[in-house]
Amino acid sequence: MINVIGQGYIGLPTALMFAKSGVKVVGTDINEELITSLQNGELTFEEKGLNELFQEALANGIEFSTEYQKTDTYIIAVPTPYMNDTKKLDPRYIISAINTILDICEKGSILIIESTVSPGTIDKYIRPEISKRGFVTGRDVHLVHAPERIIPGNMIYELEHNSRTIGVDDLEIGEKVKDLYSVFCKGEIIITDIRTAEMTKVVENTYRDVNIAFANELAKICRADNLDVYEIIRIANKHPRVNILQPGPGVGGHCISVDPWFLVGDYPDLTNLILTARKVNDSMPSYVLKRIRDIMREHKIHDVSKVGLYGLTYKENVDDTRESPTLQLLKRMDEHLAYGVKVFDPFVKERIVDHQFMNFEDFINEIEILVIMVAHDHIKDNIDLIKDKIILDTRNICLYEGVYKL
Ligand code: SAJ
Repeated sequence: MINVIGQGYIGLPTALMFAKSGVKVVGTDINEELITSLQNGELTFEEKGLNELFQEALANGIEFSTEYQKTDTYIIAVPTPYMNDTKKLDPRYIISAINTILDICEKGSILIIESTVSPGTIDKYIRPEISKRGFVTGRDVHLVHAPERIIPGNMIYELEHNSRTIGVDDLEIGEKVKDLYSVFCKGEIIITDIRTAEMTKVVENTYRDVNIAFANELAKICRADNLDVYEIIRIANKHPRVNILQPGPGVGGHCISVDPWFLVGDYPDLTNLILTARKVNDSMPSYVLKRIRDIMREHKIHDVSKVGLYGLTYKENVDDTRESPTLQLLKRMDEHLAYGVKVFDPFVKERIVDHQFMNFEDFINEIEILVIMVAHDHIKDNIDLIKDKIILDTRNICLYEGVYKL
């Protein structure tokens, strides 16, 4: 039986995938409301294919509990935030999970940490916790770091098809964990050491953040010379060794906008490029605000309540608003006393900001300038309803004339 600790964006799909594959699973979380929802057969977030997977897992007897379960294999998928001041990882949730497991686990148990951690975290924070309890890693408990790589919006497919990294102290344990993930993972499963696995995961997300920053800086350059940045990227990417990403209104989510800070926090003297890329990406909401002001001035619209922001989530077709560029833009607008802008997002079912509409048509009827911040399929399916608006399209989904871009 596997006890999956943490039933959030990663722990839940992982628990469901094991259960669907016939493994006995108990999903555990400290959030009683979340566990009750799951026990009642209700999902706590939207994700393509998640409901079907949930039904299959329930049919195979998956259980949910607020209590950790005594077993020999634990998967830890709890939050790993960073501290705002030092940008260093805040290990409290992982340490708490490890200690609760050490209270009950059997000798020889395997502790698999899936949460993304900064390089060196397991040596610095986890091993000492185990030693403090008189346990010997490699004998009493086995430590594994198996970071996930699944992308919100396509999680289920990627859980099955992405390659996986398994960081271990002991190759025999590596083979055992590789067999475990092989019950559903069709991708290559690479066994390496724990510190390499920690660094690889953070490097993958940092690579993406740096490349998004390059695209965002390109957008600014092209705007200055009135060039079409999307056409330039499209043609440049025809080169066999060029793969420029897409500019956007900022980088949100709990991964790409967070993981680079682990490297900046741990290697402050060696991460100029990574830090600069973070600054470029974090500058985009202010850049969008300037574009909005320019457009208002050009159309002699002075009332900011005539402006509507479409999209509150951090990216398309997910309901996650963590680190969302729109929330960052709203903060900038408040700083500039630009109150009253209207907001709508079809994926956000409760009001989280002022002037947030819950009905698309009501939202559209109240505004003259529409700022597309998120490329949900919903807006693509409703393009005809917005054609009479002044549009700032930060996601390049309106492919007709007369639309403002970044
Ligand atoms: N974005 C752009 N331009 C792009 C691509 C993305 O502006 O060309 C923006 C998105 O709008 C979003 C942010 O970047 O605001 C991040 O979105 P994302 O889709 O790039 O990544 P995440 O955060 O949803 O998931 C990432 C993935 N990592 C990589 O692609 C290297 C995923 O595989 C990881 O599992 C996940 O982080 C994680 O949990 O670490």
